[in-house]
Amino acid sequence: MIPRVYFVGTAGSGKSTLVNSLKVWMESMSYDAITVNLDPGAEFLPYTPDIDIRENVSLESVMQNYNLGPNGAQIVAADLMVQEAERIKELIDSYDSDYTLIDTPGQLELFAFRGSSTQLISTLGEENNAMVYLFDSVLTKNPESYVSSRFLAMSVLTRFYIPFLNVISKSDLLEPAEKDRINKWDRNKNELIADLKGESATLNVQLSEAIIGGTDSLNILGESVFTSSESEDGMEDIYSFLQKLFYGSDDLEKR
Ligand SMILES: Nc1nc2c(ncn2[C@@H]2O[C@H](COP(=O)(O)OP(=O)(O)OP(=O)(O)O)[C@@H](O)[C@H]2O)c(=O)[nH]1
Ligand SMILES: [Mg+2]
Repeated sequence: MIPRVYFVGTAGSGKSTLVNSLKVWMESMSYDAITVNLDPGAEFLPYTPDIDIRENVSLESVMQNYNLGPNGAQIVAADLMVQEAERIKELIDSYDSDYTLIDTPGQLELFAFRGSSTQLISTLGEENNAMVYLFDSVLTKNPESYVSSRFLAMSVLTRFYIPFLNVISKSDLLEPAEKDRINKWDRNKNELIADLKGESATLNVQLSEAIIGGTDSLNILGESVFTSSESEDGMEDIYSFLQKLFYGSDDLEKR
């Protein structure tokens, strides 16, 4: 079954842009992928999806048909998408591509915490899935926001039994020293706790330390790949992660 890669992250973290950048990079390398938009509320997409949920479920039509505001409509749309899952699966299966890149809705909590998305993923296929989890660089560069972002990611990842890759998006907005600090925190939780203690004005450092200590040995999150739509940074890293996962080798040529 053709691997499916879900791009998940907080609103505006760069999911749609990364789907586009990876697809463009793959095309330039003559690797093959199709794109699927599962965001019924997307008003603009930087790519033209091969398969688009908005053809059957769009936020605008749900708001009109059900007399709802945007948030209520997102919830109804998430549930309506499940009814579309079989059709989307058939469409995906009708392509003969190496990868399926799947863009997910901006409202992370809707995608992550409602049963509808697990149902959707399960209908599209239980096997050969991967998740690219995006951390917005702006929400990662100081120790407080790094910790909050990581806790949110952990909570999302407990919902899915899918291999994942951490991506720090928009890395062109980070100074080299900021990247080094993020790398340092990824590798050494004691350094993270020390920086938290030194710099955090608002976070409950004691609680954070307890959670970090309790989860460190599980190695839930680990290191990150930096990506940028301004350059091709990170595209090869994502691709070789996927190749290793699905084809057992980071040989870029191997299908
Ligand atoms: N500088 C910079 N900006 C980026 C990058 N990736 C995305 N952006 C910008 O971030 C904003 C949000 O990007 P999107 O790709 O729409 O993010 P998203 O996660 O799909 O957003 P939602 O689907 O609305 O949650 C846009 O203005 C993008 O141009 C990047 O690598 N570098
Ligand atoms: Mg998007």
